[in-house]
Amino acid sequence: MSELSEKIRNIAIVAHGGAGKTSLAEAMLFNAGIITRLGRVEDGNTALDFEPEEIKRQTSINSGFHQIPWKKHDISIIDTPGDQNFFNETRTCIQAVDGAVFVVDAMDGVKVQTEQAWEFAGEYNLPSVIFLNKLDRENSNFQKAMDDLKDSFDIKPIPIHFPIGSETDFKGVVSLIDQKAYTYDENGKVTIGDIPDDIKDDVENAREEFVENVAEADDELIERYLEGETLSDDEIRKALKTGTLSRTFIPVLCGSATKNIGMDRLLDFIVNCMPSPIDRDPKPGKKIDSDEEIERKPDSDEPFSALVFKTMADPYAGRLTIFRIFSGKLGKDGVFYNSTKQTKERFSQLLKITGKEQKTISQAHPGSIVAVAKLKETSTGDTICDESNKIIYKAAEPLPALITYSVTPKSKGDEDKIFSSLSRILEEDTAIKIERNSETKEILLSGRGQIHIDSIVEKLKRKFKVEVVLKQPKVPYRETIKKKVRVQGRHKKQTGGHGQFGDCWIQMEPLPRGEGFVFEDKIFGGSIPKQYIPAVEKGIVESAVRGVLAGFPCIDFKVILDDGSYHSVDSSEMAFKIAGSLAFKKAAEQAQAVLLEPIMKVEIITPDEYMGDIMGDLNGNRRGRVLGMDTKGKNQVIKANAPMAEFLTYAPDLNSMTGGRGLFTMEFSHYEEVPLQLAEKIIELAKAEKE
Ligand SMILES: Nc1nc2c(ncn2[C@@H]2O[C@H](COP(=O)(O)OP(=O)(O)OP(=O)(O)O)[C@@H](O)[C@H]2O)c(=O)[nH]1
Ligand SMILES: [Mg+2]
Repeated sequence: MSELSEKIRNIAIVAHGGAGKTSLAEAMLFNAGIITRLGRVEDGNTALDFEPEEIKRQTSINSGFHQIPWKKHDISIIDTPGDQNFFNETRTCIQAVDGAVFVVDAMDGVKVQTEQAWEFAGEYNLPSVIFLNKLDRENSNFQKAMDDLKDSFDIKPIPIHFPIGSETDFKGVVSLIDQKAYTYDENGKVTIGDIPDDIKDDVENAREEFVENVAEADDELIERYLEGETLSDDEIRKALKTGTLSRTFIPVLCGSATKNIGMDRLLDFIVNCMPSPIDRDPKPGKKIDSDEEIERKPDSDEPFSALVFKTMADPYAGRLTIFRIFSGKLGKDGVFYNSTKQTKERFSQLLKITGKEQKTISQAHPGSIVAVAKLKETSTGDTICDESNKIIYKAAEPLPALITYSVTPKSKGDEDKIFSSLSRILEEDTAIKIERNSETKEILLSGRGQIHIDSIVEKLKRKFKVEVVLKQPKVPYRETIKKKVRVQGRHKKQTGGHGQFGDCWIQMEPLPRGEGFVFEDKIFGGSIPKQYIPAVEKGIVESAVRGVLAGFPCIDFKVILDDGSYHSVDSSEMAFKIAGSLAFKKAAEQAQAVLLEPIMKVEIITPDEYMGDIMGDLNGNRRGRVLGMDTKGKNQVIKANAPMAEFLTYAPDLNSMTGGRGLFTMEFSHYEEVPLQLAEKIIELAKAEKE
């Protein structure tokens, strides 16, 4: 085992937007002497929100990396974004750490994104701690915040601090472990003293409850406690660590990031009670050529393995690939194997990301989060490892894209540049999707929300000098038929020499939704020679790409070719293809063609108080059909089907309906017939566009 790994702490700072994560990271860095001035998010001068898009919005967009040396330990922090628009970053960074600090605003309490982060942490069994922040704010309330925490998390939160003073008079905390008062001056300098008289009784009660809760982490300890024995501070400290690591409870620390209160307590807690990489379970993976499960222990002597969880486009270093090592060492030898892409990769330097800079390091161990520059093939989500000991880890799926725009260049001719620049941004941000739609000829850009898309547009302009216009994308309507018909498609052309002759009879009938196109050959006695039959089918398929109503692809129908005739000289594949195409058009016109629209399966998660508005909007404005409702913690979950056309801008609309507290996901479900009146409008519009 490497002694170095024991001293590493990899911590993600997570929570909903505005809880104070970046401010907390700033204060931790300041207290550890890494920065000499406490920056403020409002002033755009923090160590971790330095991108222009972040400074402009006063919100984190990218996850920020930094290292804090504290009491001979090396704490690596990742400051994650809390806004839903950028939450994919949070999702991916959770894979790379061994513990999480949940920042909770003592006034606003736990919001949806914090709960979502809690779910992510649960997936990886991440030991976690809550930092109850902003206790200096007016209307903040320790007790109320604790009640909210109990309602929000499925693991018992237990305070290990009792606040001294409240709101603007908040001065520090009493530690329920050593029962000392820690008060702070404006520079975060701590004075350790006795418990103030006015809170002695409250602290005594809190300590009693604390000891009982903590003892529960250890069967022997709780037994002794219940028999009336007094437990020593060391025993309590040990049980606090055991219970944190086993997720028996989630400790709650108190403080204020901007007033710099409680930072030393938090840093001590991370060093004493949060796991080092070698405290974690072996990382499960699979063999590269079979489904056989294998694992790697967090040990320097194991073969090297790591997961790439982030890629960054650095203006100076080029593309940076950031990964977390799960086993083995990586030195300067400059080569490893990418088991996802099945290729060797070379690098020249091992780097550590420190705010906006990078430092060169000589070796990395299990638990290290490091970067290398200018890899050729490796992208986010890949496993890299020792070539003679291959393994593949499962990477977290990107969070789904929720809003889509069609992007067009401001100046003509920039189409290719848009696509290539977006592809570069996609390397960094796995939550965006780009697609060239062959049907509508649009470049489609999808993302997590309006602000996400806007920030990409800004990045395109700043980094790639491409300016674009966003438009609502076209809805991929379809056409189908409702009646069974039988028609003839006959193509005959006799001009001088060689003529053209093809003749077919087809039956066309509707198929159930989702069945696509079926072709059946029922020709008897060679009324159409075998070699021409595929040509008839081809003619139908090619015509069905543009339906007869509004030019959308026609789907879900069956064609039975049952008769026809041919000419021994004039018939050809081409002639029968044309006959097939004519037959399709005639049949579709007679078979009561209708318009279909994509229906999405939508799931909306919202605090109770917005239910009425959301349901009203869903039923009244969006042609939604509610399928079911459920409660999830403090929130309601609505499951519904709704047409895509009504959900193109749902992300910003839900955001404003719920003040950013609602979440939703949606995915394509199936096609349904468009209501008649709407269909008429769509058909008219399509015709006008064609002209
Ligand atoms: N009064 C008070 N304000 C705070 C405290 N911590 C943060 N703030 C303020 O809260 C706002 C949001 O803080 P950030 O640190 O940007 O929050 P964040 O969690 O990083 O937000 P996102 O990056 O958007 O997810 C800023 O205006 C901070 O100054 C605190 O302890 N007390
Ligand atoms: Mg932030």
